[in-house]
Amino acid sequence: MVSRVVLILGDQLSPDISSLKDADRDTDLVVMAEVCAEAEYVAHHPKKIALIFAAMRHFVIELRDLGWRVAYTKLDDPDNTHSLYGEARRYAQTHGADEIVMTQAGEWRLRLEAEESAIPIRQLPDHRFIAAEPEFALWAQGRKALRMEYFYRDMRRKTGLLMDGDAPCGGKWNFDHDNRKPAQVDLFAKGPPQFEPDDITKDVLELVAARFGKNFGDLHPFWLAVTRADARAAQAHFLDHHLADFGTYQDAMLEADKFLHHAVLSPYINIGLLDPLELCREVEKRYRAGDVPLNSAEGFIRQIIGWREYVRGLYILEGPDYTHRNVLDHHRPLPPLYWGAETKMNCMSRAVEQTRTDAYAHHIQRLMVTGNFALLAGVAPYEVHEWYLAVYADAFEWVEAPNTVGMSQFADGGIIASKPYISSGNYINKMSDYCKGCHYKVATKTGEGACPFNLLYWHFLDRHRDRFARNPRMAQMYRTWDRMDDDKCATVLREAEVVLERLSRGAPV
Ligand code: FAD
Ligand code: DLZ
Ligand code: SF4
Repeated sequence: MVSRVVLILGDQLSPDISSLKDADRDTDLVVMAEVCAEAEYVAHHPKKIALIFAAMRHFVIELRDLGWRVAYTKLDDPDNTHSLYGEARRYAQTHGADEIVMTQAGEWRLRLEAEESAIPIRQLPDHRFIAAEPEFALWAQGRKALRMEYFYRDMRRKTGLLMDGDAPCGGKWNFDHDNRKPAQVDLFAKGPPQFEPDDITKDVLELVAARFGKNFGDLHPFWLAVTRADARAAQAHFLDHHLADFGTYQDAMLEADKFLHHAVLSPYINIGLLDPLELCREVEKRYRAGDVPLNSAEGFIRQIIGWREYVRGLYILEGPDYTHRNVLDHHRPLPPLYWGAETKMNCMSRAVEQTRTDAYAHHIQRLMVTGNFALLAGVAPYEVHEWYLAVYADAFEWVEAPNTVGMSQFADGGIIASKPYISSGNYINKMSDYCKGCHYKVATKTGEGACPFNLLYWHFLDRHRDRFARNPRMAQMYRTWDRMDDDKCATVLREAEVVLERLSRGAPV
């Protein structure tokens, strides 16, 4: 007999999580389960499924070493009910437990399902976030605009990170202005450390190859960390080798270097192998020791205690229908090039290719290449959302959806972004070396070889004039468009229609 079942989800692999803090090693049973409902709600990248299953299996060992009784269901166990609450109920029944306890799931789907369970499920807040949900709601209350920057300042004050008394270090809250340097072709970074799979992970890789081998994405080589020790080694590697240049090259893209000075830590933070606040304190230590410049330390800490916390707060605040928002009324199906079909656009092909091989693309590739193109082409935001949720190792709806639906597709009408993140090829050319090797000519605006981003950029502005022309941050764009002579405008729109029509037919662009 056990008193309670403690259900731990695949992204709750933290020994100090609230459900375990609340539990009793002597009387409670921890339950973890590999289930189809989670493995199939989108066609996850095989590396993502392998990461989660392998990290879950290693976490069981960690928990047993700490004295917990753990029941673990593997995907191919014959009694598997294939849903998380189904498994919690099954163990509760066989062990005579009358309550299920869990740390609240990150996403609405599982939160709503928990409310319908026949055996009561007690849900505890997830203390791994810096801002509690009611705290974010209070911050948002009565504000006309929910800008990340102001929320971020409150998180700086709350945590004391990079504060000198009441003032921000360096006299400014935000050093983003220094963080826009394009990468030079000789800027080769070391990249993240790659880990050899052990026997436990090899078993998982076999299972994933057999069950999910047809999903988009390469399973091999599998190099992600799946233990806390290896995730910490990846963190140390970032702090030692990349943090110093993180800020300066944050927005840069380089064909031959997929990772540049990015941390590649989001998969580990999001599943609970790394603690976000602890990581930020390490970053601050490096700055205070004089090892890294302030623009890098501040830039990094802002991503975590600013953006990461802010998007989570908004996701919860906006409610379960958020992923279905579509204020721009975009309905185009996601073009097959997102799944690796032929494209002559080098930037798109590179971003999709590294997504396929590594289940990773950095922020600017997600926002200004694949996201930008989907927005310009008018792809249905829900389809864009499902793609991002499927293809990245770090993708969980609470963080992915606000970034995709809100920041990248403007489908929430401007809650997260004060203007749409759109650009012509010019921005991509400035920040990357993709255009040099492209079939299209970035400097060509119309006619033979015109870059599709150039054509679709004006098409977007033209078709959404009623919504955006009065936005002061977009006035300059409309002035430029309005200064073009009528014939040129007509040519741009006609050629953009040809691109869109090719996309509609599934023909390569
Ligand atoms: P770095 O650039 O090194 O940043 C450091 C850390 O800051 C990241 O590990 C991450 O934890 C955090 N961070 C940075 N930017 C953001 C952000 N905008 N929102 C939340 N956290 C941030 N991030 C996810 O973790 N999961 C997702 O599913 C996800 N989907 C995205 C979809 C789109 C369309 C866009 C534009 C962004 C998305 N992001 C997502 C945010 C960001 O792109 C990734 O966090 C980042 O690329 C992860 O790589 P990294 O660890 O090398 O990050
Ligand atoms: C993403 C994922 C996958 C692929 N598989 C599992 C699983 O089999 N068991 C599990 O507990 N969690 C899995 N996860 C992570 C969950 O989907 C994640 O906990 C929720 O999305 C959080 O709301
Ligand atoms: Fe992308 Fe246009 Fe540059 Fe080609 S020319 S890489 S399509 S931005």
